[in-house]
Amino acid sequence: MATTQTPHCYEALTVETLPTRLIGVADLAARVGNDPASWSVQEVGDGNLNLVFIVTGPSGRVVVKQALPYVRLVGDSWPLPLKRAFFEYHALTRQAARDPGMVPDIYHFDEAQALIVMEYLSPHIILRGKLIKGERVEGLGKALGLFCARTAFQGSDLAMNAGEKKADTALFSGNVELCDITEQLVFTDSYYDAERNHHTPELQPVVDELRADPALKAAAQYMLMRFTSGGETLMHGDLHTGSVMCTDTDTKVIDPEFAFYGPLGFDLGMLIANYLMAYFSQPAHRSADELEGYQDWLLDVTRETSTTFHAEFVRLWASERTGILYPPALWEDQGQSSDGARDALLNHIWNDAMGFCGVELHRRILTLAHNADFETIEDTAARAKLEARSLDMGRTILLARPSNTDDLIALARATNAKDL
Ligand code: SR1
Ligand code: MG
Repeated sequence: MATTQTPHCYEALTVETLPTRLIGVADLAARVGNDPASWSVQEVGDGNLNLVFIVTGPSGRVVVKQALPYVRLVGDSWPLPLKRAFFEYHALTRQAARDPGMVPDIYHFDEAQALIVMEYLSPHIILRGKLIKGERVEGLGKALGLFCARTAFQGSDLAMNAGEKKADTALFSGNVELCDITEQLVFTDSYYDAERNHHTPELQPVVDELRADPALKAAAQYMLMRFTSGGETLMHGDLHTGSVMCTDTDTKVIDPEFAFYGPLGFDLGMLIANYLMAYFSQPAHRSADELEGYQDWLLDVTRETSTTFHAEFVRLWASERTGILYPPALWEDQGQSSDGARDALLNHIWNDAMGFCGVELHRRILTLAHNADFETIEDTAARAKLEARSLDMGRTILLARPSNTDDLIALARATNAKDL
């Protein structure tokens, strides 16, 4: 992993120091209250990387997110540059423009202190927690399908001015260390006994079989090549169910610090993998009478995300194709339909998305950063049986991509019925 340097003026906030350190931030005082003595501060970060504070005062609440100069999950033995806050800030501003209302409002950004003051989303909670609890979110698949399509399309050469796209690609090309995490943890470490890996002990025979498969390794490495070389759009870069906050009827996307120019299908594929892990883990979280209905709902969300992505991409193709790629001058202006070219591109995006889905289904079980869907299952034998389904589906998808959403969902149902 790459090393990094921290500027001298940087200092990590604490619950105690935050009010005096941020007293001069006008937007914070205006939203929370002018007297910092009246603020209460809680540190609530439960992610892998950063500090997250909720600041409450007489006039309201805000979130203060600050990058640490190392990976929080591991400690200072794994340095990580503060500049990820810069990439998160710039990604949030682009996402807000491309899909208004879908990301928190930004009130203040301090590059030297690597901190962002942003909207406190309430009563939203992290989607992964809702799915473990068996709660439904109205409109979830639609909101996230639209988000993936709008950010993918509008951040690409299909819509952007070519000069702006190149300048933006250069700007985000500095997000090297966070890409490095993805390149190792998502695409590589699952397929050998990497130092930071861990897995449920009862999975060992399945893991041995998976790591002994050269075709599978080659398929994962091909997806890594797509990730590193396919600078097609500004990806969120870490769109899992821990990067989504919801009420029962509203959905927001947070945490784009892994933003980078990459494949159009990356965010869609990672998100679908996380729905599927929620699906496979449900037998440990639901009673028998709730299980089937809730699993069906998760597959409905998967379907709706995919079909909405497709429909919105088609709509944007017709109305916002203003970039250098597939310009109307080549088709419609010549009296020809571009539908065939569009559908070929959508197939390419879906194929990529499925490949990314496959590696994500593996890495959350085999590498460093696991997810609560499985991790909260205390009975390790029961957990291993459910994790084995996720591993099996990831392998099947990597070796032969489902050609459409129906095939993906049929495969999920068949895998869920397997006794592995
Ligand atoms: C060391 S960071 C581990 C994981 O947490 C983030 O949310 C990303 O998913 C990353 O892969
Ligand atoms: Mg995150």
